[in-house]
Amino acid sequence: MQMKFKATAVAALTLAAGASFAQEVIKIGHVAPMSGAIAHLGKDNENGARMAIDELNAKGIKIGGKAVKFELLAEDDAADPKQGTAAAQKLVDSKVSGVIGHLNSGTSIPASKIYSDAGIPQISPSATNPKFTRNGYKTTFRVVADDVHLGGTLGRYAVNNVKGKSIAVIDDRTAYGQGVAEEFEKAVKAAGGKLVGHEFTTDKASDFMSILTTIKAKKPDVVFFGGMDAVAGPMIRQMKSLGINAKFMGGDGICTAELAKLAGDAMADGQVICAEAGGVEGQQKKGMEDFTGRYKTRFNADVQVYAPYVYDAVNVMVDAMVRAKSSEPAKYLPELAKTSGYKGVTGTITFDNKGDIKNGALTLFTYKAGKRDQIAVVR
Ligand code: ABU
Repeated sequence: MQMKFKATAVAALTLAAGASFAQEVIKIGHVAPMSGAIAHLGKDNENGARMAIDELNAKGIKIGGKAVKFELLAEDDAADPKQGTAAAQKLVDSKVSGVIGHLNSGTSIPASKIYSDAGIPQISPSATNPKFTRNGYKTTFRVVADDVHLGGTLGRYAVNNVKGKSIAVIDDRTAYGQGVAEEFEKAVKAAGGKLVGHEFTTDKASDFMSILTTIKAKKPDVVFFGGMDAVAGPMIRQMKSLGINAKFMGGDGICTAELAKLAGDAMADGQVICAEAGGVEGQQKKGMEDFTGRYKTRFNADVQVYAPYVYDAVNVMVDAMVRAKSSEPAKYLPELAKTSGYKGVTGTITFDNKGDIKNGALTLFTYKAGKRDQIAVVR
């Protein structure tokens, strides 16, 4: 009898202990191209998410007084809109609490409707097309500046600083490439600059000899490209082989560590000018430097461009869960929308009423000796 009582008591104690130590697992989705021409950028974004999740788990976060564990559900959308919506639906079906992504505007925009319909918060760390946050969805956020800011700043810079007299434009017809090129052109015109041509390619193309020959005849001193680094690299090589000695400008899609490798020795020092859709100044630089150091140690690679923004996006989402004392999307979404003055490694994050970052910065870069070289942080 006494033995039976002892066994029951031990079982009850074990259950009680198990219950008090049981951790709620909170699933956070991440989507980026892990295959295709810009898989290196998808990997960079995913690395940023993994760093954030691992550091949060190591810290031991409590939500509503309960210890929680975060799990990353990473999906590949191959930068393809159809695959992007399939990945979004898969994450919704897996009951994620929130999603960081997607990397591209062309995938983030259609996916945003799926997350909105499911009531799941989505923060893109890199999609810059303005339409992303202009569909009226309460679940949509981004932690970088948009293409109005990017293309506008680069257009003014081409005319006022680079002193471009004849400016040609190429875009890859994606939501991002087309959008940033249009904003660039508007700003060039407004600054009194002269546009001499606009040619088109795709995000999968590798032969630009025909459009570059057309552009060469117009004798541009600046060529702006709306698209990603995987296309820009070979384009710079082919410009050199055709003897086009123009400055090459582009937005954040080309402003990567990888561009120097993709363009190889065809890229002269100072020839390329691009802008990342964020940036830090003054005392905030230390946080970014710490992050890039930790990233290098962990992945034995340099940050491409947006890993720190992904890292901040995960932390902003979790910060909202902690304040809401819940990881339930409906409960923490209002807190996420109220995010104000969050100090991240990419600077201070406050969302406006569309879910865009307030007072977002841009950082202009060129390349010297194959490395990105900062020109200026502008707002
Ligand atoms: N912002 C450049 C790369 C991602 C995108 O907007 O498509």
